[in-house]
Amino acid sequence: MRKVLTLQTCREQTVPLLQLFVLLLVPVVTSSSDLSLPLDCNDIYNQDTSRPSGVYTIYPIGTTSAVQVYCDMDSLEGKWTVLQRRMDGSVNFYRPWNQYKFGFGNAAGEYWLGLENVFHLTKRKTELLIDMEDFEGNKSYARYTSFSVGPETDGYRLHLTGFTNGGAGDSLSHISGQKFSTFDKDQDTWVNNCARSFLAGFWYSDCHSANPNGVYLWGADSTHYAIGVEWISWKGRAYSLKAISMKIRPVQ
Ligand SMILES: *[C@@H]1O[C@H](CO)[C@@H](O)[C@H](O)[C@H]1NC(C)=O
Ligand SMILES: [Ca+2]
Repeated sequence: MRKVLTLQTCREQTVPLLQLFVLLLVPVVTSSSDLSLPLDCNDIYNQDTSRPSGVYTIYPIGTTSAVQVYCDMDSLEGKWTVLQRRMDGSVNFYRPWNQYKFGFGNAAGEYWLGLENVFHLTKRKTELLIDMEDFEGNKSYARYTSFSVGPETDGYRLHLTGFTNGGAGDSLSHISGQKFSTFDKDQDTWVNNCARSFLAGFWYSDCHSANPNGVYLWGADSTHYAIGVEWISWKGRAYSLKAISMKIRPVQ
């Protein structure tokens, strides 16, 4: 009996000490891991500047918002968070509002990061780079010094200024100020539905000079009007690009 009593006494002392230790330790562990969660590819780079381009996990809206993205660490000093990418026609981009809101596709290939993520990532001053390529290996880009997307309550409205020409010309500035549209949510300025007519989700007015989320048509094709993966000021309305990618980076 005495031995048992001794053991109990011993436990009663040990357990409160352990609880105290855990209570003291947990806040320290939680706050340090919060600080190390990368918001975007710029944070991924700053944590380790030797990291190459590739797929990483970021947390654009806090601890529970983990999402995989492709980080471009090569183009124009790198640190770009890719929000949209077309490269092989493997993913269908003709999708409803909720999919454009939350994102779809595969971070290692073709994908759309999601308007909600982009809204949060562009609350800070952000620049936009759009890289593109045709089927003969010609490349060009368009760059904008200021890019942001408003909240869903305002239709994920696009704000874009400060065009710099990397050979592609400017096919996007004229839709600055427009809300985002999908086939099931027409927020364009046309009497009809641009998303339905040109088979994508995008910021449309009446309707577009660029259709990065259009149908992957594998190059020159004038059979169908303006539905391809297009950037008019570079290739016109009858050429669907091999690759196009929209990427963002905070302005220091
Ligand atoms: C690629 O660039 C060359 C040289 O400017 C041009 O002749 C060719 O037509 C371009 N290819 C395409 C697919 O536009
Ligand atoms: Ca309309």
